[in-house]
Amino acid sequence: MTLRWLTAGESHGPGLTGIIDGLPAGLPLDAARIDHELWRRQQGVGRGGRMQIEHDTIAITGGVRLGQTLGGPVSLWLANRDWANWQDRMRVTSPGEGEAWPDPVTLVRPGHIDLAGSLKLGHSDVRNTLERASARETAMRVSLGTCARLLLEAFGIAITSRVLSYGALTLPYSQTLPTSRDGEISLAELLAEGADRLTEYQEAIANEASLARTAGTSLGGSLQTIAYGVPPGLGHVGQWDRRLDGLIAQHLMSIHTVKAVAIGAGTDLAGMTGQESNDALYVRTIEEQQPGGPWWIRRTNHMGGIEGGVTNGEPVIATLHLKPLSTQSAALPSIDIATGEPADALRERTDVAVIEAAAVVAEAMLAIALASALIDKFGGDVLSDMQAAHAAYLVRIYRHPVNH
Ligand code: EPS
Repeated sequence: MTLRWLTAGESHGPGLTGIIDGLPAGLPLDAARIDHELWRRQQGVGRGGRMQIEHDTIAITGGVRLGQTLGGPVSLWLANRDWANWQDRMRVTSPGEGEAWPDPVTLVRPGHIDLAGSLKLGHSDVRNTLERASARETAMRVSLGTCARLLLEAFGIAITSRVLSYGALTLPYSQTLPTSRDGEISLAELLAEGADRLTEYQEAIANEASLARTAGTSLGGSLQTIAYGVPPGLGHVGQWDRRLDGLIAQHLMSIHTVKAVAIGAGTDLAGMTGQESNDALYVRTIEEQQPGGPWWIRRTNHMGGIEGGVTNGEPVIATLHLKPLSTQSAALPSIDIATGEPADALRERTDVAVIEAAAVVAEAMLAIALASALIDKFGGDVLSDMQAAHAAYLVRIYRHPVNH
């Protein structure tokens, strides 16, 4: 990946650090926009008490001067407000003489990293692994992803998302896969669609969450993230590790609770014929022509905007399926790794569901994967050089072979 990024920090430690390296110089980077995306991530039905504590505000600590990127790594810092309540249990320094050591956590939660992580890292206190595994880390992913997203927006690429299902509840618009034509008709409308639909079904979603909370359990769900305005030609067919669908899948699959990622019609493609599934190409009618745009058009987007690992000019669509969160208030049978005895799994304060928040995280991860491919295609030193290369490229690819 040309655009590299790292995060560090624990859920109840002092805070989260992030670095994103490879952004061009001259990109306006506005902390307020990062804060807005962080705010979006904190919304949604089913979040637990922690969201009342955190009010995420980003600090840009490197790589930006006078509002613009300098061309070096950008570093970010996000404080954990909850740290104030955890300073003893999560202290960085070793306790002094006579000072108490925090009680170790020895009950493991099925579905969480607790057992596997403790075995792997040699920890007898499960907190030493669970803290890093926490999805608190996604706050920094959203922050870094917003930097990537601002780069994409400088090229007319907009990313949105929509919740498709919440526990057993399926939102009724889940079957449509937008095409680039939809984006031309009204991108603003489409961007608003996800939010509107969520508002419409808010009561039903809240009901699902409340039933699960009462039962002491948690919910999964599914969501879709979509990038509009992506030019054809991002990604590369030359090698397996440059195919963009693979890179996008890795970014999205790495999000906490995600257990399946599909591009375009995804698993439905297996049951379709080639006649149905392949997105036929047509020459645009006069009414369909857009100045400076392609002379061809597709009426479906089963491929989710990617053919042969390369974007084809249609919206890039990825669907994510999330497992229910592993922390349960009604504990599952488990084991105590200190005593070797059966025990109920650890109960901790928990969210019931995070689908809406995960949608914002998915947007951020898609943004990073696409921004990296954009930098590969158009060069990464200076934003205006990239924009000039992008403009010249669009003129070349959209020129009609005969009538120009
Ligand atoms: C998380 C558990 C909960 C979530 C947390 C992720 O935290 P706590 O244990 O402090 O209640 O709220 O998410 C966040 C803090 C966040 O900012 O999204 C987990 O175990 O993954």
